[in-house]
Amino acid sequence: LSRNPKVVITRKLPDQVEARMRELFEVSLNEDDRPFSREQLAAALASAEVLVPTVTDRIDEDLLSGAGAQLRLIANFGNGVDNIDVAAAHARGITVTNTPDVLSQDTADMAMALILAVPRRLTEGASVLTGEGDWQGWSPTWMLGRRISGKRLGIIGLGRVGMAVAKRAAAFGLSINYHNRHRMSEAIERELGAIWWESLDQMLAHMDIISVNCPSTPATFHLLSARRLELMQPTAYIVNTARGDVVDEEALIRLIEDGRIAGAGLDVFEHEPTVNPRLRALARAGKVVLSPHMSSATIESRIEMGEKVIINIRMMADGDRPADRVLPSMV
Ligand code: 8YV
Repeated sequence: LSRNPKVVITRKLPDQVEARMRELFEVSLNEDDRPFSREQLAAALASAEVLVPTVTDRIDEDLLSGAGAQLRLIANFGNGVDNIDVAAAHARGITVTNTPDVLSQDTADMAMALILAVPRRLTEGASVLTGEGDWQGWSPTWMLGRRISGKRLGIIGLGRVGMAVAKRAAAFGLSINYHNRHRMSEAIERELGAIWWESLDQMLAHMDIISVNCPSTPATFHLLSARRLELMQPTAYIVNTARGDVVDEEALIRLIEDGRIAGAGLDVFEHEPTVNPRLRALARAGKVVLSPHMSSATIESRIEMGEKVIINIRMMADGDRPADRVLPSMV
């Protein structure tokens, strides 16, 4: 990478991040904050030394095959790299980096907000005061939700975000269970009071709330398949702040419609930005709480994600290995 590399950024980033990038690199910005078309992405790959994409850019093998030899680094503005074919990039000698850690707390906050909002019917209650209808006043039997404390939380993917969810949930009196392919160390389990379930099927059958916190990879595509979702208790809820395609969304919708899963809190969707109209209907019926992919949407996270991108580019320009390298074996 040259000392002052040519960096193409595909989306509008926070002002101070863009300003710092301009100071350090030869930057080409996307001023209109709409995702690049495929043609624009191809043009960027043909000219950039560093591409800074986001979750809304699909950098697949086909696009990478048209990349110029000058392209050395794809510094993703985001933690999940499911938008990038990491193996294809690697095969062409292109390094891929992401922005871990800095958004874990905010993402866990959103997961916790959904864990609280769905059983306690928060948006449904709020809509009584913001919609057309009138509030008839307090009643002993009206708008009853489900207690949070004392319930069992099952975390799928006890990584950085999952651990931050576990800490919050423990403070709310939930018991902490998790499923990872590999068991965490005894020290971590003790610190979190977390119980490992080797069998995801078993965990799903025994939990009151499931939180999805694993990355989207070929191995986790529809990890929560129709068959697995059917194992859940009819009183159970599911919260997803990871990636939509980890859950078979169609099956989830059907099971909630049929009363075989109690509800869901979703920040991510299988076909973003399209949200299935049946999910919107379930939200109006108070069964699900939907938020439009905003778990890391705090000023602090977005600035720190930008700082991570900058550090990774600088390390590479200095001839060092970038701190947040993503290897094909990691996805
Ligand atoms: C971002 C995210 O909003 O980092 C991730 O994986 O899902 C979010 O924090 C988005 O990915 C930015 O590209």
